[in-house]
Amino acid sequence: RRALHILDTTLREGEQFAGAFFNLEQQIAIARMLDAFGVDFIEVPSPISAPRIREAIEHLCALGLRARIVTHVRCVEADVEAALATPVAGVNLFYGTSPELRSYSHGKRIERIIADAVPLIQRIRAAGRYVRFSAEDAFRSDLVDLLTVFDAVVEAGVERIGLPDSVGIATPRQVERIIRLCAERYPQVGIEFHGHNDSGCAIANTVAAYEAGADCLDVTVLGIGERNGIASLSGLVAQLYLHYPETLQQRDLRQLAPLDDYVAQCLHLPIPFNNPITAPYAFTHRAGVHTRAILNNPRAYEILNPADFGLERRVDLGSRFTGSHAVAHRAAELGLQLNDEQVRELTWSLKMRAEEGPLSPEAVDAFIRSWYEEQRSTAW
Ligand code: HCA
Ligand code: CU
Repeated sequence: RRALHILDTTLREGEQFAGAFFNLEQQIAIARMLDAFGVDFIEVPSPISAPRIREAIEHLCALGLRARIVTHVRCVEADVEAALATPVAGVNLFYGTSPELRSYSHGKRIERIIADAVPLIQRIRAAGRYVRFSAEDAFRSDLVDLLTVFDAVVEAGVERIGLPDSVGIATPRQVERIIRLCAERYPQVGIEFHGHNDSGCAIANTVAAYEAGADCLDVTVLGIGERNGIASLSGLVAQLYLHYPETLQQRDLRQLAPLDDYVAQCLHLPIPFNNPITAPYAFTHRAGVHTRAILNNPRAYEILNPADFGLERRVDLGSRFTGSHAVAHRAAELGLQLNDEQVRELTWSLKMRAEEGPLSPEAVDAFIRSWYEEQRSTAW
């Protein structure tokens, strides 16, 4: 099968997230980090969207990154000419094919979509650039319409076709079925998937697309994008690490945390608590049953090794679910020798204290130390 390409569209889809804005310095920093991680494509907005976007594209292209810079462009001649006037490696064309977008967005019939797209694809190819065509809102499009459009654009010479779930309606099974159908029908081109997260399936759908034969998957850092966004880079990487590690061989997983941190900082938002890999507590274990097993062997409750991502595991002792095994372990780390009876008593006191509210790691250490001192003084 074709090698997996990861397309990051933080600078295009991501800035369509309400409140997002990346200045030139931030655009460059993000692109460099994405490149250091090892994404294959960096998608940028259309140069016609704003003068400073056009300038940013020039700067980004001049960085000499390994990742190919592609611009996201409507099937409009002036837009394509503006794109070709920049040094981008390729052009990602899109056109809504669903009844909803054809009625309420651009109002064009299928024949017209084809008539608009085909000469532009030929023009881009003739200019020696990469070209992809996406059927926007593919998963609400009539299947005959979708295939009619794809037949024509493949014939015109696109290198890849895109199937975006633009409204986040698809299920993994639907994605699997339609992607597989296209992969079988168009073996001569690549297949791209772009999954919105309106109903919470973006990562699942993106993995389903890969399994069904897609060779290019769209993500953004933290999953930012229109509305509640698309599949996140960290979420996709977590799945690939577990099930398709060969797809990550040339990528630097240690870049994920700095990337998520940096973009969160640009957005003035925290990293979401439930983000895969980089959430603040993604590797923190709490309940006694868990912490005991983790201290025996982290594999008990960890499928991702935090060290592979430059991150650290933590054991949270400061709750009423804390366990004696972990408490004894921490006491020993603090250089305190306790017998079994003392461990039981200390654990119970800690639990009782934590009934009033969780304790920070520092508060736990202070609690253990003062409990120990008190024991010693009463023993004397
Ligand atoms: C959008 C367009 C898009 C395009 C995806 C693509 C989508 O709504 O802004 O070109 O493949 O989700 O359909 O992001
Ligand atoms: Cu999108």
